[in-house]
Amino acid sequence: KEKAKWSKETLAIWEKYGCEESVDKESFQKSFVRHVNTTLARSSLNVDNFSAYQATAHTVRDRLIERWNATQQAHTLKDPKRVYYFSLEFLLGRSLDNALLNLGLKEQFGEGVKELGFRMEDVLEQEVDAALGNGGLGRLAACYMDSLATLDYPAWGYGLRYTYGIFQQRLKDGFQMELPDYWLNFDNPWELPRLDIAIEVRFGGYVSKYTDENGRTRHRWEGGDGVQAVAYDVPIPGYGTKNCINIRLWSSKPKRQFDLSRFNAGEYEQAVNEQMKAENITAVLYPNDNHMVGKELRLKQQFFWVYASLADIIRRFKKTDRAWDQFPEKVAIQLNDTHPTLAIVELQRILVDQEGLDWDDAWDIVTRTFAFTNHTVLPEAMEKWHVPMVEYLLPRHMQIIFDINLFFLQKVEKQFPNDRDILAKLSIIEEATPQSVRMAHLAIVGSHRVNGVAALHSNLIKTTIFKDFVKFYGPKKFENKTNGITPRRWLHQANPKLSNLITEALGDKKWLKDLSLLKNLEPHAKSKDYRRRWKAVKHSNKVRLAEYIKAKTGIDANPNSLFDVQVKRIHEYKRQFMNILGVIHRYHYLKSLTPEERRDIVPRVVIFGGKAAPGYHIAKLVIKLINSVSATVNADESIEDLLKVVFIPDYNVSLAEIIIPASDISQHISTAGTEASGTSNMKFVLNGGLILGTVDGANIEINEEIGDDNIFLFGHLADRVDDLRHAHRYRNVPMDPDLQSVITSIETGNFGDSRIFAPLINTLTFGKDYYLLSDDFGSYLDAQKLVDEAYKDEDEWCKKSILCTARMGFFSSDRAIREYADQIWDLKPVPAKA
Ligand code: T68
Repeated sequence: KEKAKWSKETLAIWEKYGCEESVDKESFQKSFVRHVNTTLARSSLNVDNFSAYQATAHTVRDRLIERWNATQQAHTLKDPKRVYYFSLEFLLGRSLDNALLNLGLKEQFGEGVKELGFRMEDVLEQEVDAALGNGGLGRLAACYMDSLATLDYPAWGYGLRYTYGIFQQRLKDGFQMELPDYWLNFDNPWELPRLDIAIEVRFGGYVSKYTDENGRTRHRWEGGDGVQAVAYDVPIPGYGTKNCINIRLWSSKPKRQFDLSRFNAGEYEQAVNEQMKAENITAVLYPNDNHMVGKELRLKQQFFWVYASLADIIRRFKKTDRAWDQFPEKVAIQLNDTHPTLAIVELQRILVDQEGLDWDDAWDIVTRTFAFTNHTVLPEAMEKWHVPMVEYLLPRHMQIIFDINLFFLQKVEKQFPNDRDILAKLSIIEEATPQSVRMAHLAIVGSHRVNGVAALHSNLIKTTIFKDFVKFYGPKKFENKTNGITPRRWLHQANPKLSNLITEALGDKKWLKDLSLLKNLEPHAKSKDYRRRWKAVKHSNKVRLAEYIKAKTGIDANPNSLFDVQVKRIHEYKRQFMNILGVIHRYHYLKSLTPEERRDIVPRVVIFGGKAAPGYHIAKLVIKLINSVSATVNADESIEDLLKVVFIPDYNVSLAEIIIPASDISQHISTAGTEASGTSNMKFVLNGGLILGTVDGANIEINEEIGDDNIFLFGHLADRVDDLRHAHRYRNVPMDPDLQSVITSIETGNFGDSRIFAPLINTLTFGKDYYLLSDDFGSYLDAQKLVDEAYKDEDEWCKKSILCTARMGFFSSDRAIREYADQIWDLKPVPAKA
């Protein structure tokens, strides 16, 4: 349509200059210098590593945008069904290296940068992480975007552009301190500001009722205060394809129109201040993982985000003049946890109040559109919002929630006429004072499919938290989609040496798009030479990490030791406490040995990393205890180099890329039934690291894939947890004796003033040991002994390591995304032009 209005001459100019930016070394250098001169307004005399990073990033960005444009145009023309992944968190990390690799530019651009006087490693190091997420949930969203792009699916992500990402962690006297993560301080080349795409979002106001021309009673949400949602687009390139998808992040801005009535004498300043408040909405990422805090601003974030995203999606849908009942044939929306559940209510409101559909027709469209992923069974993580708060911020939405609940419960009652309890159990409204909205219930009722994130977890939700829903809907609505990780970032990018060694053995790089091909590595485990080289790669990764540890903490970590790693958010259910108590046990054991006996010991470096939510005092005490033990143990010359304890501060995505390839054994030791899946477990094993873990989350499926010989599992099973907890609560269960002696050692002051640790120790005694450390401690120590023994046979260990990598094909996020596309979204790839 647009083209028709242009003359031949005009079109010719467009075509002449619309050619592709070249991707060879010389074109890179030309763009680089141009960006230094113009974008950065600098000269060759004035370029440091950071400017070199910016110039490189802009050069890559230019080429990304081309693909992004081509992809979006192709999708607009083809008008396929699209999936929209709604996630409050996208934990992307750095983009430059990933873009270079996915676009296939790394080699020539690396050469180019070198000839200009820089080292690509130094340039890459300049980038700050995009840390818009807490942990697994946010990183999963990022891996899924990589797979959606790589597999040519027409997909968009929708999220928030927080001004402050997850806080930066510093240590002061061994305690965690939080610093703001002002990541947008310098310009961000990885986003395209779309200042023209601005949607007004309202809060508050009132509901008015009226009768329409057909005599029907209708509702209208009116009044309220508005802010603007402005779009920032983040291009996500696929690997080995021209496809480049989009994550649209919304940023809150004041409305452009001032409230003129407020300009009466004296109110000017106040009016300006009101406007400024708009920016608060997307100012900061809430730093809690697996924990619900009922803050009004968080609810505002959620509504702001889903309102703008749905308005955007509907605007796109309306361009094609289709009937509303075709909406679910063009739009699939995946809810990443309950955070975007208000989207269900908002779509129902749009269809009924604005588009005039009947309630039932609208509801049919809504439920065919949405699907919901649950990420936890922990009760304290379940989202609930007080009804009065929802009512005040979103009066019409609250009415609609009550109506959804009413019609739902009517159906329940019809199906179970004699069961009074089930109504209260299934109700979207929790009848407490005040009443609350149970977001998970709303998400289930408003979706056509609900999934858990690993086999055990998906079974658990069906038999525990959602069991009454299974009674009502039947089991088919609930399914499993075991999580996955992208092998591009988590092997190819993070572990280039191992990636090369694999490619060499397999003959080509096809495995990066079809991870099941890794199985062809298995025969190489038998080759002595291959093992030698495999070991050499692990060693050099350990050297790289040891250098990092030395630089950041001053601690000497000998790369010839066994590297034992636990890096993840600090949480009681993940049991970093049990790990450090085990370290104390090892320390005492080492001290009890004669010099003779010590000769037989495998030296260990125990490495911790992870952030605690700022308000989570027990988790913060765990960090302090780790650092206190580290100080004592590392300074004790009597045990020589046999044990070192390290807490690496500020764990994040780019640190994970250094730590994970360097691990010999990593710990995934949650109380059985508490870790929904875990995804770092997959990353470690993919990089040839073994696992010490409980029978929980995806550990179970990893075990099934790699075999019993290649994993160290221990501890009570999930089906025993209730009974064990019951025993702690109502009987006087004596503490495991080894655990008791470790606790006594802390209390005696071996690791500094023990009084500060009292609340932590109380979780085992007065707190009834909710996470069952005492019950699992014995088998944990036994499993650790097996690890020590196995590591003595280096060659056998290396065989295991190779087999681990070879058998991880299943855990590619490509597999997971194909399952979602085929079984939930009914989505087909739209191959990008070659
Ligand atoms: C994690 N959840 C699960 N939540 O704990 C982990 N929560 O087992 C799983 O592998 C992963 O999700 C991916 O499925 C989280 O990471 C959060 O970060 C979070 C954030 C806000 C509110 C609640």
